[in-house]
Amino acid sequence: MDRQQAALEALRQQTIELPSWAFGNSGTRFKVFGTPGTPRDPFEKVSDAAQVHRYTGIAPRVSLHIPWDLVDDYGKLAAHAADHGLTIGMVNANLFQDDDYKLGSLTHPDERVRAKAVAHHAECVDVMRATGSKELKLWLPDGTNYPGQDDLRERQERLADSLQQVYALLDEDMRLVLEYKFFEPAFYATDVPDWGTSLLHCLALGERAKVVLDTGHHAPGTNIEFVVVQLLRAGRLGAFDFNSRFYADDDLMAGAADPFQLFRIMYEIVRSDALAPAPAWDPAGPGVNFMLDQCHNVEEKVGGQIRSVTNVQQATAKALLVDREALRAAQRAGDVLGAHDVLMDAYHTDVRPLLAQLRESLGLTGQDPVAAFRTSGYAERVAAERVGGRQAGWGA
Ligand code: LRH
Ligand code: MN
Repeated sequence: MDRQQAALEALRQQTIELPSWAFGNSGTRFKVFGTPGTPRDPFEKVSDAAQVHRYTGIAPRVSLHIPWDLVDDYGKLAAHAADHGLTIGMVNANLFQDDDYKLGSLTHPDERVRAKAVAHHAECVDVMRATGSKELKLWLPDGTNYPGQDDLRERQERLADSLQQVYALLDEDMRLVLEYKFFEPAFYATDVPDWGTSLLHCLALGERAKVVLDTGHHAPGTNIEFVVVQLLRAGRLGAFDFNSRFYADDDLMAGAADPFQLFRIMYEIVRSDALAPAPAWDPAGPGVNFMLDQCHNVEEKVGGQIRSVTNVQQATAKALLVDREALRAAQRAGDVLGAHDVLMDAYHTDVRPLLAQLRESLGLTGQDPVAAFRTSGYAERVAAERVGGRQAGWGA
């Protein structure tokens, strides 16, 4: 099988999980813009997510965020997703919009506030049971703004204890994934600021605790693909939150701001054989969940998600086309330029014809998925239908 054929085989198995919140309105502290046709509830978000899968063929899961995706009957929401060919992926807890968590949630000095935060995860685990989700995702806004505001070590001890309580809530076939972020909303010390801190807590919890790498959560200049290598070596890379940024946690479309970085990240995934989904679900296993975590503040949302999926897919295809034998030979020979050129040759390959071929083999149009979606009339139809009610979104 030549490299193109092998790449097609690998790409056929790739799946990207979509964030329900990307279909709602989002913005900055300055403004959250509304858009005609924006979903008004989780059912409409799932319907929009299904459009991304319909035109890309590789986005069969949608991740929920609680309470943003609060519904009376989660079984009904999962059935609605199934009717659209989707399953419910990760369940995201929300510890960043409750007044009680001003000075922390799982790290808060007051045991009652920590108990409230732990109880929120019990609600999330109930949602997982009702929807068939097997992954609980934690991101903590916890941190301090001034030196001396709180005891950094005590906060870590409180965090470790609270995480143990959350871990104990999981069923045997469930995993917990812990996300890190180097700053914001805290501006002095964040309690889970980097991969090392998340990894230490995951190792202390148990084998069903893994790290989430959000590509927008590193200090400028961080070599993210090096972090990927270390987490894969430790068997603790649980998931990606793909997006891109020029400055901070901009949550822009994956691959838009730095397609070369996304390629380098996917090359390390391919190089470590971490692309293929695990044959069977194993909460402690090596399977990595490739998810988007983005906000489409000004661009169209469904189109933006489709483009983000194809950007990750393009980076993956280029990574799969790297001539690994030639690269290894050049590396072993100390041929610095030669080795770099082998990698760049793959990066400069236009893989769009290969991906069109893949879509056709999946029974989809080979046409660019954004163009195909745009000519479907879906956006115009929902803009006409979704009148009245309150559009979903940050702070909705
Ligand atoms: C925090 C984060 C986290 C989600 C939120 C929507 O910045 O990346 O993954 O809970 O965005
Ligand atoms: Mn994230």
